[in-house]
Amino acid sequence: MTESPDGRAKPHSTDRRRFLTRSLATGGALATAGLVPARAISQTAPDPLITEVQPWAQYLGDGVDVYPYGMPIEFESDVIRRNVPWLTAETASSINFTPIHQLDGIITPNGLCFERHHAGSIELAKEDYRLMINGLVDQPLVFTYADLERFPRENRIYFLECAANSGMEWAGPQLNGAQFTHGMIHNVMYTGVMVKDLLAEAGVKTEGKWLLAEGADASAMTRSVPMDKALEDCMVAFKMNGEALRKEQGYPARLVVPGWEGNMWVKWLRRLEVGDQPWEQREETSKYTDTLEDGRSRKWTWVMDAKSVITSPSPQMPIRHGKGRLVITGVAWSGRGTVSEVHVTTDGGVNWHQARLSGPSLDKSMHRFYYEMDWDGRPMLLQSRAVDSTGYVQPTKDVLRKFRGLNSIYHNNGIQTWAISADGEAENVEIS
Ligand SMILES: Nc1nc2c(c(=O)[nH]1)N[C@H]1C(S)=C(S)[C@@H](COP(=O)(O)O)O[C@H]1N2
Ligand SMILES: [Mo]
Repeated sequence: MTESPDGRAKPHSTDRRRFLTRSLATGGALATAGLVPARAISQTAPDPLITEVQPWAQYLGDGVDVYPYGMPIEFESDVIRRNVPWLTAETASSINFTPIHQLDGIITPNGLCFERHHAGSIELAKEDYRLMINGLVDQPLVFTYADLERFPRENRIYFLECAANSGMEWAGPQLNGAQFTHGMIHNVMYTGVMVKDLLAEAGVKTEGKWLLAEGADASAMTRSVPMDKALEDCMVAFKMNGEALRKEQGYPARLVVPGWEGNMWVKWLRRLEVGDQPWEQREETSKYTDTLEDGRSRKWTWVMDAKSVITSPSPQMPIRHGKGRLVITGVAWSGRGTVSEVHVTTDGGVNWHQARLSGPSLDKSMHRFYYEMDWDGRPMLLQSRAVDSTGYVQPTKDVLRKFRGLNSIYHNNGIQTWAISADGEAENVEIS
């Protein structure tokens, strides 16, 4: 962008005209605010985008039904999930990342929800779907998909975070972008039935204290869930954001384990077994266990603690408009409740400011925050810090490492730092 030393766009620059067009589109409100480089209409040269008839006004647009299932416009084609190829040998047992840096609000669009598969994303038709409940129950049962639809339905918005989210960042900054450091998360509205209602149908015996959830894919993903949690708020979900689950999210039905690590949210759910003790499956022993400095391990670390990240500006979202008015935004979440406050610092934690939460504040759901400021164009060290409804404060990485050492992969909820340079570029750094 062409800029004069005071950060305002040079007169007659294309950027400035574009900006004016945009501010006119928003009612011109920004033009009077002073911080943005827009001028009153009377002071500008004629803008051909306004004064000339544009191509899009000279043809008939697409009729209805051109896209029976709509897709985003081509100009948004860079808003996609991305994989980091060197992380895994093979995409069938791999992960990709939600483009959180480009999203806003709290809901993740279905096609952008990150994917984590241990044996690929399978195709399982509703007619072929069976859900068995067995083990310590009065009456073992098998439900078809149609059977599930006859139980009372609930609609709940929850985040799902993989326990390995930010895992590559334990020893220091690794990946340059919020998508890669924090994108193993999505937040959608689930429609489904309560596990407690399904279990009531089978009748849990008094010794039944654990529930084993098993997937139908070749990985046969299996996790033990304490019965209290299963009865409290776990769901068997078949819709996300109003439509059927996407294949990659476990079509036709998945387990929802609110606030707990993503690995337990078994996709293509085929079996729930009631038992009197945990099964100690691979994914809850050798995996998804945190090794401490002294070689001992933290086990059963199910809950995802409060965490936040600034999504813009961030390495994939540099500041392109120069100094002046700047919107800082990000997301925060807690597996223990709601997020009550988010603080933002621009000087690496010397001064913290209260960010503004906008949108629904729901239990175990993503929260959106904004911090609007006047940027003087000097380098910044940006961080955000979440406080949840239990009073827990998101820790610095130093504090986290003090308790957890350097051997961990999972459950890294430390404060993220982006270094913003005078030219607006952002970089993943660590200061504490
Ligand atoms: N059946 C099955 N369920 C599964 C997995 C899997 O590979 N197979 N991966 C788990 C892991 S590790 C995570 S983080 C979440 C990811 O859910 P998503 O692909 O909808 O993002 O699903 C979990 N459930
Ligand atoms: Mo995961």
